[in-house]
Amino acid sequence: MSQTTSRANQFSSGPRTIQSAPFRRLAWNLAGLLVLSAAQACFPAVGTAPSATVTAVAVSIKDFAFSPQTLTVPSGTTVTWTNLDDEPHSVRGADAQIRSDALDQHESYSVRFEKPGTYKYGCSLHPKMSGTIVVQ
Ligand SMILES: [Cu+2]
Repeated sequence: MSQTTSRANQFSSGPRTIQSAPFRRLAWNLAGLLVLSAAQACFPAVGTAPSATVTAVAVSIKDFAFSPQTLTVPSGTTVTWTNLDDEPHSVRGADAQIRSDALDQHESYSVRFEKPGTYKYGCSLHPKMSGTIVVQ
């Protein structure tokens, strides 16, 4: 009995609480918005990720050219070349780690670059083709 009464009293004698409730809800909504925008700033959508988190990058071989011709990547990045021409191409660097066989159309070749440096490469079948991977 007395408990019921005191509860009723809390509700009826608390106009301050009732008035402040909408404000508190607004404050919580604002806090939620802040948390959301902070989360978006920390975890940007895929495609806008900072380059430091990129671990795989593609180079296409098309029209007898590597594209992009010069590619700068952080160390630890795996670069994958894919031949889009119907002519075979290879990926050959002075550095022994870059040494593909002839790639037919739609075939790929990957190298993971750990050591910073400038890696020049070309196509053993077409000496005019050249590319550079800069590992930072
Ligand atoms: Cu070629």
